[in-house]
Amino acid sequence: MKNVEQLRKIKEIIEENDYIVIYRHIKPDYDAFGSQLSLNRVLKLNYPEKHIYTYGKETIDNPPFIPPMDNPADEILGKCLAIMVDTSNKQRIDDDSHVKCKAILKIDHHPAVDDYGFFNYVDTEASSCSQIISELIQVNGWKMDHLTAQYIYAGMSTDTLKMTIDNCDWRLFEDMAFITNKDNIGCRFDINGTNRIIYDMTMDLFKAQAALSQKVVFIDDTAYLYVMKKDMDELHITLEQSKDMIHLMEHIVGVDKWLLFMEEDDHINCSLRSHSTVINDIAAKFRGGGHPFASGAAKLSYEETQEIIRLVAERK
Ligand SMILES: [Mn+2]
Repeated sequence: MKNVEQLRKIKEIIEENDYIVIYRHIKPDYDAFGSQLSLNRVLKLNYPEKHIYTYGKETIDNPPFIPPMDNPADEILGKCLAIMVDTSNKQRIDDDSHVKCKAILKIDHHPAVDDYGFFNYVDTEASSCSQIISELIQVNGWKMDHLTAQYIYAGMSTDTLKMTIDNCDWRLFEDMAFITNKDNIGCRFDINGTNRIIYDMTMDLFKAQAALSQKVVFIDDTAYLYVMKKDMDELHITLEQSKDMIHLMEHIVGVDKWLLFMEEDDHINCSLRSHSTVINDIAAKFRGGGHPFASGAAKLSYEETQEIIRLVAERK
């Protein structure tokens, strides 16, 4: 649940600092950027006299929606309050320069494995960190604009797989109503345009999806797909893009469990998913783990991948 008192406290902390830098996690996704860039935008709108910066070395390829980071120099970092968004533990902060900042405030929705901030706002019921930013704005009566709403929407939409997963509750829709309300952003929210910015794919990616769909193998209610290096080269897709191919098998009538194998370096990694059958214990047998219906295993030999397929297919 949102904690109004703590959200107000975050505003107080922000108001005490003239220099603020916002960090996010490595291998950033749209929620990492959505929460970082919406907070950056909203602080600049409401505190034009403050010095607000973004930091991060890794990126996703979507200019101009994802602008270059400010990455201020060490002298400036030394004056800054650092706000970490969407980042559960210190090791995942992009990047190590944050140690130069004077203090860390954490805002996140992942289970708290590492309370590395002097103030930690962790709300595991929020379906995205961007959703928390929308509540921070709402509670503190900050003004926002259309671009702020687009960043928040990007995080909310992608972290909930376009609002299809179980943690999409009334609260998400209430926050969605807030950010898309004309009275709050000064114009109609362009939902179609925003979806196109986030979800339009390249022709290469479309063709890769079509080709890989043909390679999905079915055993009863189990589907699996191998994406080997050869496939990635031939289809012009990156390892990151290969990881998304897990979604190709997600909505097929009669398929309850699905596996994606990806070749990386000299081994194979596996993502295991299911709608209703617990299979994370199988991942655990192969040096992996995760949630009951969404887990992973890494550094597998080809023989081990065959064993995983057998065990998952037999699991009822
Ligand atoms: Mn997130």
